[in-house]
Amino acid sequence: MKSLTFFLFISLVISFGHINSYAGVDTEYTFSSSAGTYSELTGGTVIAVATHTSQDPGNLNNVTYGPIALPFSFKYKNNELYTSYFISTNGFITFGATAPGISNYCPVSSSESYTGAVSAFGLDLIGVFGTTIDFSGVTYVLSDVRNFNGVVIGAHITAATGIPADTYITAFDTGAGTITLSKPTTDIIVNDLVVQIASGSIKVKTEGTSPNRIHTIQFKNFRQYLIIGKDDNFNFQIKLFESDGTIKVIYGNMDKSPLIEPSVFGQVGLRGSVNTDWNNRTNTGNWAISSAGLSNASTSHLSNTLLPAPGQTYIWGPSSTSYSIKVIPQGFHNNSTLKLNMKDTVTSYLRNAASPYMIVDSAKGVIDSVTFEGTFVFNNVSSGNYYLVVKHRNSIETWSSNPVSLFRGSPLGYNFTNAVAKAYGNNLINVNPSPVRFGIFSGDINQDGFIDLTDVTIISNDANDFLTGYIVSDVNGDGFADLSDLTIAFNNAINFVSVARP
Ligand SMILES: [Ca+2]
Ligand SMILES: [Ca+2]
Ligand SMILES: [Ca+2]
Repeated sequence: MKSLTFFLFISLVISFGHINSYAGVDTEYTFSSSAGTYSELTGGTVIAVATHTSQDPGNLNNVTYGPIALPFSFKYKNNELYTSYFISTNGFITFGATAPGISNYCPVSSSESYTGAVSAFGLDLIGVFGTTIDFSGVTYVLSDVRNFNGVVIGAHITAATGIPADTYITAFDTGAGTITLSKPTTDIIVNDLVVQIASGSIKVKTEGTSPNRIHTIQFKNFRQYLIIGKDDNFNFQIKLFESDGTIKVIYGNMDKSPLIEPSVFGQVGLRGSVNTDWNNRTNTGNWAISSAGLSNASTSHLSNTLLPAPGQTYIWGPSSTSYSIKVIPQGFHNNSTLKLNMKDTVTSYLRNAASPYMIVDSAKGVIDSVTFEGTFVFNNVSSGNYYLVVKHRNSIETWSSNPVSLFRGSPLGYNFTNAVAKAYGNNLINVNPSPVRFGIFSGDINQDGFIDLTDVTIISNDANDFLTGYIVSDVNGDGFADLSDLTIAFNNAINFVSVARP
């Protein structure tokens, strides 16, 4: 039978599992969310600090920074590895050689040519904080400060009237509700005057040790950009996980003033190499129970009554890939019942399509005795092309004829039983004439890639000892080691059956 397979040149175009595009909501990531804790970075690298309320780029309005080096290769969508990224002050980061435009406020739906984006809150933002205050006449002290969330000692402070140029905050007292200035106010009386405080910053930090490092990008004291200041205060972090490519967005203090523009809609989510590849979130009444966006332009709603709680965490984790594989261990196939004599465990490996064909993931599955099918869940593999390999305890390791196209998160199937050409080198044996079925060669007892005298000897010894049960020498799966097992291995041995692989 083996020699027959050498001369069977069946030209089959196996279009199995082929994915033509990555369009639409991607399946590469599985979204989850949790109520977590927001931990502001201590230390780290300062990328930008606001220095002035109204001068670009000192107010962190529409600025991009980068490329910023990553301390590890970050595995992102479409199996891309990135070693650097860009930060936009409009609430997001991008991957790829091309920086985002400075007035990009819609990073998920934008058609700009960066090759990936992670948006925590994509909106026209600015690194300036606003609040309302009172003062009366010439004084260093502002009173009735409405909100202290973005009040920082040393920050530049301005207002439409009453505060001289180049004034900075020298102290503040949340209990008394006051801010102390470096210069006195002019001799007027104001109530609920909006002041602008340049306290925004962007910091990055890598924590942990290889291969489990986490790189965090932190936006502090941002708000919605409006000519008229307001006391919004946005704080959030984007976290990139080295180990498996997980992405987290964690929200810190998020205040939204009910005044002036009480509702805003920001883009939250991922974009791939093009804007038809997206995975975003939207909400209607609660940030803790968001739902998948309906288009790449879907947004998350923020208002003074609709805010993420501090610590609210959005997680995009790499999806597992479920593979349904059909395979028949030759000896197990019973030509009378047309079933396998027993169900059995098979291990499957995904190997790189190019030499040296490294193993990238493995999974175990149980092959059903009636359907010949088992489910194999791969947790680590990225989208790409791989050889699919099956190994069974006493059969020859068998490779798919060609690399299979795998898209992380999309269930796939492969059938080693319906055509001899499904295996690399046509390395299958016809186990049933009608319906035509092929099996993987049985008899590699010691799993060295050859069926030979060594294997036959093991079976012979076990048969002499009348061994029974779940034993590797039981080639036909009937629970005994005997002459019928030996015969199968012997026939394959005289045909020099061995692993066929690229
Ligand atoms: Ca802006
Ligand atoms: Ca062997
Ligand atoms: Ca047996």
